Amino acid sequence: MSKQEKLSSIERIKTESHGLRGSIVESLHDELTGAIREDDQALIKFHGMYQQDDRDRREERAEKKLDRLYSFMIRLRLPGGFLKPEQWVATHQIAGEHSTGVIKITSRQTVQLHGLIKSHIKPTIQAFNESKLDSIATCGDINRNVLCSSHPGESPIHEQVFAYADKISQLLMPKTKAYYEIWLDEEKLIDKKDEEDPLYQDRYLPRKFKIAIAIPPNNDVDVFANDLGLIAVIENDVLKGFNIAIGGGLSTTHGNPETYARLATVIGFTDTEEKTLSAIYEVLTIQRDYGNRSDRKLARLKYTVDKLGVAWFKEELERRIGFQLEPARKYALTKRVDHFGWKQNAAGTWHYTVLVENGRVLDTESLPLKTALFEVAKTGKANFRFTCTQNLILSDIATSDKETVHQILERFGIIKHTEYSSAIRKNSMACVALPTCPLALAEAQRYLPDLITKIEPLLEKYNLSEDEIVIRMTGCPNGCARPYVAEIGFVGTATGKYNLHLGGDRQGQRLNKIYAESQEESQILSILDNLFQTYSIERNLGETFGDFSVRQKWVIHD
Ligand code: SRM
Ligand code: SF4
Repeated sequence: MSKQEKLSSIERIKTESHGLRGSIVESLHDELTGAIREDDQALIKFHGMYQQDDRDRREERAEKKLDRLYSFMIRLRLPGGFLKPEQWVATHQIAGEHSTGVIKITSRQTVQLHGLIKSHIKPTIQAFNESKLDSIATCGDINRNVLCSSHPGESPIHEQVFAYADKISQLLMPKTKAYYEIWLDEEKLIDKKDEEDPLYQDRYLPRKFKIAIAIPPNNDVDVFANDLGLIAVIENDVLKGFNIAIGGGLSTTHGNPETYARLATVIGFTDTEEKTLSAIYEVLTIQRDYGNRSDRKLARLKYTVDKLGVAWFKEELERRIGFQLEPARKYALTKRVDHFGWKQNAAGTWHYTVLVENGRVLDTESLPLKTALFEVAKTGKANFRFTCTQNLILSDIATSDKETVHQILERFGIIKHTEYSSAIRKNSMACVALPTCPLALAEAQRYLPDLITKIEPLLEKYNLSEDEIVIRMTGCPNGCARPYVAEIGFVGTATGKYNLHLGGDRQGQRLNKIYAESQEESQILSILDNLFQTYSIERNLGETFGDFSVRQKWVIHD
């Protein structure tokens, strides 16, 4: 960054925060408002929280000259997305006591609770802490929740690879003890040397940082959408190491041509744990030292990599780690799926993948999902694993316990819901958007299920119901449900309007492009009707909708 460029305001907030403390304690004690001070709003993100307000009620409250209805969202740190049954029981109870009650499984394998009022934040964190759960570094300019391929049945050495998610998360945790002091009432540190942080220093990263581990052949983590992607190289059931990819990221901003989605570039291979962790760590230090700290729209690693060049980046990385990366090993990511229903893994245990539409665990009249999962968790017979497409795997179930779990799922209609839902619904994902997301321009998770209900008959009309088309929607171009790597992507532009993107491949290795801008529902349905008709008539055997869209030149790739 040149000396003339002005640092963004967040940079000052970070460096002056005394290890992410700021005046959070004072903000919490201020009873005159349900909000917290502006600087502290940036700092609580590093502790895993966001201040929000109910956007459905903004107008009504403004008319009554009332303050916005402030509340907070909290996001857990769950490397690889894993909870023991007793931790799910606790999460269920905490959600009921302190939040809206809905448990939201996110697109990055963790859970969020919404609607916490200020006085409930601390009790929530304390309750989570009793179950050995925390929300440290799940937001903010820091390494976020580390993803790992979800399904234990996918590889006999899943657990060995999966363990890396936790190792990486631990390696990249901030050293400040602010979280423990503020939320858990632990004693203040006298000797500040204990929290000196060689990685993050006092400025942290220029922007958020995301890491995912893929276990081929499944790209369920969307590995190339991450700042840093690891692709496990496994030969004869032995983990040989990881291919490393850098510079993925999806967010764009409408009307800002300098922003773009980018898939990560594979730069090499590391064979030992020590080398892999060292390379990861130093990718972060390069981004710390060279990332853009003046324009947050251009601060992600993808822009740093493109600004300095992949070759420069690799050379600088090798200089910092003190060894050369080996050439990337061959890999094949041939699918991107959640395996719904019952599956058995090599060790003989069972897993049931539940369809959780858009990750929303709640009870409705027709589907008491939250109660069903609570009943399963209370038996203690299944672990809870979250997929990167907001679904849930009830896992590690002994053969002798399978029937008990099955009965519960059957009784509450979960089996029917999961197994009878259409292929397109099973391959859909939407971000939170309204009413809590302050950045939403349009609906997403509250709307996509209805839109799919209208798309299903179109597919049926052309005998395409079995086609596993990946369809995703977000309420704005930030891309939280990764719509830019979907075969059909919807990106909100205004209330009820979406850019329609086409041409992503099924495995998440090709970005899509805008096909039609700011379309309303009736336009979307009419476009899809025509496209599906052509696809059903002219596709080659086994050709996916995304590949067909490109071959037909509905969108042009450079
Ligand atoms: Fe996201 C901001 C929700 C995954 C790109 N994202 C937000 C905020 C926190 C809005 C805000 O800044 O105030 C949203 C909170 C909504 C709410 O009410 O809960 C939000 N993002 C989500 C989640 C919950 C979507 C979901 O429905 O699952 C996902 C939580 C993941 C997690 O557990 O950590 C979520 N966000 C993503 C992804 C997908 C991914 O990482 O695989 C992306 C695109 C990939 C990427 O980062 O390039 C994503 N979110 C963003 C961005 C754009 C970042 C950028 O590079 O510019 C923002 C806005 C920002 O950071 O300024 C954002
Ligand atoms: Fe909010 Fe936009 Fe992310 Fe959706 S994509 S959750 S609207 S920031």
